[in-house]
Amino acid sequence: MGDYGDPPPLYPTNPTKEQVFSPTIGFNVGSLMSPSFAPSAPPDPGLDLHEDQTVQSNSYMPQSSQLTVTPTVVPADYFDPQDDANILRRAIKSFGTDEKAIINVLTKRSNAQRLEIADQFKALYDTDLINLIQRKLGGNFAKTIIALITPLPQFYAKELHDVLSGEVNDETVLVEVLCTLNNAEIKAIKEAYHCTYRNTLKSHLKDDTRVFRRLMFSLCNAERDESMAVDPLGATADAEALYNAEKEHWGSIDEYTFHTILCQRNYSQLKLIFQEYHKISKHDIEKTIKREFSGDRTQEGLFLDIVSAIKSPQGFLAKCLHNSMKGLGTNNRDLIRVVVTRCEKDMKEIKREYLFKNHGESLADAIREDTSGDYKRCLLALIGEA
Ligand SMILES: [Ca+2]
Repeated sequence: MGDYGDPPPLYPTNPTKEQVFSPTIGFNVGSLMSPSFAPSAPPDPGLDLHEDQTVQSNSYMPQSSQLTVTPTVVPADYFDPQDDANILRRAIKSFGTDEKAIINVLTKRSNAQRLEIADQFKALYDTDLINLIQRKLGGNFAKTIIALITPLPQFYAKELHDVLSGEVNDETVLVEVLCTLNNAEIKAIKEAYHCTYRNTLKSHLKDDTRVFRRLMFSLCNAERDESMAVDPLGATADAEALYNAEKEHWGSIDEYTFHTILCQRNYSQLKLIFQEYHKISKHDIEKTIKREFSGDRTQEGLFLDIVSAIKSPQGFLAKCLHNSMKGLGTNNRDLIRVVVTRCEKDMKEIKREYLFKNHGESLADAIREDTSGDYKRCLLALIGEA
């Protein structure tokens, strides 16, 4: 009671305002990057980017610097799950549900705290909060609230399952999970997947033999180096291996080499490999991907997504958010997923990338335009713009 309980399974212990999620972020090697590999957004003076850090060539140089990321939702300092459960009970029971009260409580608690509230709700009222919300609230607002009170690994597992079962036709979700989360997070999602669907994520990925799915299958092992060490000589060797494989013909590429590099090297190292690749081949890896998959727009797009996520997870997610809202209509599923899964992680940086990529249009502006009512208010609260 009033206890914070265990930290959310997908987040490190003791989340604070400034969290460091080193494995998914990489750090600044912009100083030695060619312009196309430099970080895409200007540095925020508020962020400690360790700009003075450079990497000396020809030497192993483990870097301790990490890009700090900033959530827009943090655990409530004062927290009593019983109080919150009572507030929700009153808000949902009343004639004409009090959506504002629901938003006020649930967007100001961490995922772990919300799960505690749902437990309390069950204990106090013998009612499943998710079922109740499904019955009483509708549309995208209900979907957002339900996402908020679902354990994060389980939420991701469902998103993946809907793609792998063919219910949703958007494999970008696979990149989002397997290329922007760390090994521990991926393992937690695999466990949740197995528990819920009685079959492993890997076994479901195996059904498809395309190059992309085979790579996702390998990424599932969650064996990425998370040491943060940068090895320039190794980067040159890997870039040469990629280049030689490409010369031979990518279709028959030594897939073992390719998978080893993309699945096991740390993200900072991969950025360096891409840069070395550029030096050797005189063009960037994106150009190679476009050429190799020219007959297959789906796989081409997915491989470009992988490179984009490796170079900048926040930039990649900003693009996902933009794609979810651009043009007529809205892909609410993508919008809800990215906002809910990232608000406790790196939403501030995603917003900054969004603003930069969209020439001054903010994520909040886009959400205001594409959504309405309680759904809109809830999303804005989650991205810290309420
Ligand atoms: Ca739209």
